[in-house]
Amino acid sequence: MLTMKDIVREGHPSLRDVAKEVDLPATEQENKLLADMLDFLKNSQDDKIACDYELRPGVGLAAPQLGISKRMIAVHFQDFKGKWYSYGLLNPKIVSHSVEKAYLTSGEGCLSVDRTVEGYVPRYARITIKATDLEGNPIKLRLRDYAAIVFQHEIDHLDGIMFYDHINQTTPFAIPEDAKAIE
Ligand code: K2U
Ligand code: NI
Repeated sequence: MLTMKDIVREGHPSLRDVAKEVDLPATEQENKLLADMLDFLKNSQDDKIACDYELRPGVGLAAPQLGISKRMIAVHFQDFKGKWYSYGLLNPKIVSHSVEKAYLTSGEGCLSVDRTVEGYVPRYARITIKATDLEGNPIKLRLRDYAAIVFQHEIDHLDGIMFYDHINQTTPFAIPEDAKAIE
């Protein structure tokens, strides 16, 4: 099982590289890695397992965070209406997005960042993504608000972008123009 020792931290080159597309169909090894990434997130949200294995809770994970520069992400979370999003995705791509932005009023964190970086992270309020799922099927997801933010955080990792790259360095808590606050 994956644990925190498998997650690379700031300064590791894979966090700043542009990850490579996965040739389809994915290999058995790639599918196992993606399944392991999803299991890590589930384990990190199980109080007993997270405590026993000292896992930080996570709602998303990208392969570059494991030092693997491939376009693979996993997400496992409920949105504020209680809808579950639990996916292992290959080659996710944002195919359209809103002009309107959104940001988490709590700011963002990252499993690869062992420090608090304060400030609002402006992202698109609504996105449509296309990807290939763990079963090898093409998938299209229309996402908004918190779900859109989580997926953008993970897809950023595939392009070497960290959440704090989006924070206004001079006025980190300035309300991003035309943006909706997600509590
Ligand atoms: O990519 C990662 O490092 C996982 C992040 C994803 C994330 C952070 C902030 C906003 C959206 C996505 C971790 O999940 S950070 C820890 C966390 C745990 C529960 C809820 C929010 C953030
Ligand atoms: Ni992150």
